Amino acid sequence: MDYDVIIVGAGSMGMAAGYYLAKKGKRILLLDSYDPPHTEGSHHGETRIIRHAYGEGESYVAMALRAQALWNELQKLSDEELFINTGVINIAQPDSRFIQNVIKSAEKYSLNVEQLSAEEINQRWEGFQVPEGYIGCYELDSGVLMSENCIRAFKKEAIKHGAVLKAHAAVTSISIFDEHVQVATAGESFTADSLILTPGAAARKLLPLIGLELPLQELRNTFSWFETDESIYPANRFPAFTFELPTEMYYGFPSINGAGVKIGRHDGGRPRDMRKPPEEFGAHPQDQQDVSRFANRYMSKVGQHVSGQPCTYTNTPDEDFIIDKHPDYDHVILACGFSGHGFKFSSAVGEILSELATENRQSALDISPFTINRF
Ligand code: PYC
Repeated sequence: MDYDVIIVGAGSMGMAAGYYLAKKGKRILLLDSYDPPHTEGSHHGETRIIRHAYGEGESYVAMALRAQALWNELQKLSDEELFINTGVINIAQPDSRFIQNVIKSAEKYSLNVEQLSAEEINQRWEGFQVPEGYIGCYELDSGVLMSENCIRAFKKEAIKHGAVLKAHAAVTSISIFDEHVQVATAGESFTADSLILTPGAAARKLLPLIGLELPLQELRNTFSWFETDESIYPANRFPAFTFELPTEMYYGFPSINGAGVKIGRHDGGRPRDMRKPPEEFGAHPQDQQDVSRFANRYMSKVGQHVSGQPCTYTNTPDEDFIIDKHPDYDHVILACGFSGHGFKFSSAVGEILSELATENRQSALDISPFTINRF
């Protein structure tokens, strides 16, 4: 065999898996159509939130905590800033399922979370204007991941441990045999004992190569930066946040390294035609209007809209992830459908994939909520 494991898709999840496997001494080939970090997937735009008390469900908390521990370990190996402990506040009406899940997670896992009224939030951070009746759960130990730096760190460490990365190497075919796999690009072909497929937004294109079809939907979302008074929104005094309104969900970041406040809309999104590049920011008036309306009403001390970027979510019908072995082949492993909330977990998902691809093919963390056969 040429390699122990071939990883198709070297974005956040795949690159992390490459690192954990290479660190175990496995012979690893990483293939990617681009050269990560890049702007074609779901890791660009500098920052991502990491939160532990989890609005999408308690079943994510153990993975969030493991991810945080692994980011902290990676931080020690990197000269670049990977994690900033800004804290994260989740703001919503008290009957929101999301905020109730945050509260339940905090209780069950004894997380360092303070519950605040709207008045207390507005008093503590003059940058928020939270309407009466809303509440906030402020988590002190979480914060912001510098997403592009994180991928660079995994890439550097994976290569240092001997992983081979072939960038601009789009996969054209995959053959699965009982005991091994063969993967071809336009000019080359490789064999390995196991395959990990971490295709990101290319999932629907690549899944037929392993005989699967899953109900995934690629969505174009956007995020924006605003002019910012650094005395009101600095990263050392203003938290990252999620802010749920009755029919909309926003998220955002303090001004990090003078970049200005960043705000995005999480719900909705426009179906993307994956045969074309994503439409530029501003192609639709809502790109700017939604976040500007949110900022004017709830964070009125941010200044003018400065710029924005599109990004791609790959959503499952229930917005829970897919992390599983192929239904017919234990040596083929799939992770996709991260539904716009996956980046924070990529360190832990990389570790899980590294466990599924090696000897006993079991992960230490429970991945039963993320099975393929739930669809
Ligand atoms: O998971 O916190 C999150 C998030 C923010 C924006 C998109 N996902």
